[in-house]
Amino acid sequence: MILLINHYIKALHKIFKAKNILLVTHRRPDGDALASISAMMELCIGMEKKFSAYSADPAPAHYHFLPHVEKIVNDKNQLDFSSFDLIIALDCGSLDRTTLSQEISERSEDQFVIEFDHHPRVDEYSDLEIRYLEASSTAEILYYFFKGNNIKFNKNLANCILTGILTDTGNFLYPSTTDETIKIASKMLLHGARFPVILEHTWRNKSMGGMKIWGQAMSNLQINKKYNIAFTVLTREDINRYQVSDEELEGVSGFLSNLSDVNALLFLREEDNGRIKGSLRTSHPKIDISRLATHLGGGGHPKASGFMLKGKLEKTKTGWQIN
Ligand SMILES: [Mn+2]
Repeated sequence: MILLINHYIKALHKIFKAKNILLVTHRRPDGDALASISAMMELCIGMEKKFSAYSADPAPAHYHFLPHVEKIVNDKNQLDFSSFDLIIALDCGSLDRTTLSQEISERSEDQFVIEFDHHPRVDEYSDLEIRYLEASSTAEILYYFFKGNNIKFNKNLANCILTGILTDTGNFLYPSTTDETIKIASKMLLHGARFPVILEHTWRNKSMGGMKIWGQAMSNLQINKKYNIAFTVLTREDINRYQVSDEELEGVSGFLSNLSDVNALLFLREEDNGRIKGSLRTSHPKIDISRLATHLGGGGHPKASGFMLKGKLEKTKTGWQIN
């Protein structure tokens, strides 16, 4: 973090100077994405800055407790991109994830882009890249950014940072959790973050259908003996039968990766657009599962990564096949 201190100072200076800021996070925003954009909105409000916040998809209802989430715009046509002199991308591993590829790559010279992210770099698109792969979450990087600039942690900031950390570490279960992550979480409690309230919204939020679909994912679990990889699938039929939204499936792969004595876990699920989403997890210290994800056209972290494939899942005598 010490290495990045100059970046943190420069980033705050840019915010200080900016006349109109665009905060952007990825499509289908998760807890870390929303917590990070909320924390930055809190900062902009505190600094009396003019800003807009954007994600291509709406925030799931269980994240509405985060401060200022209602301000996030989901339709980019509502943004006058040329009016922004500073664009801050949060938790977007690639330009594509911002859903503003064209706007950002064709920006004018007086539009500056800052990126805060903890995913491995896919492409270079920002003017100031604040990327820290060892951080559990983008929210954790924002902690270093606020701390490095001596910004006081009020309750809203503390709640945002703790939410990002908790959701991106599966409540401290995933290997991305470091001693630093836990120290920061503890500091956020001291600054007024409300752990039980966050858990109530982010974790104890499953519907009956949600519980049943988790059960379905578990009962479909099999082990590929050749590679010692556990795998499970959820077809569109499964998902439709329990009438659950995709948000309810958040965390399934993390939970299934608790299975002992396997090298890795693969979770395939059919999306409603003819695509199959694959999630890969490993707790094995020597395995970098992102190499398999990259091979399949995706990417991510060494311990948690994913990919998308076109096709349909079909059951065969020996297992599952993608057609
Ligand atoms: Mn994240």
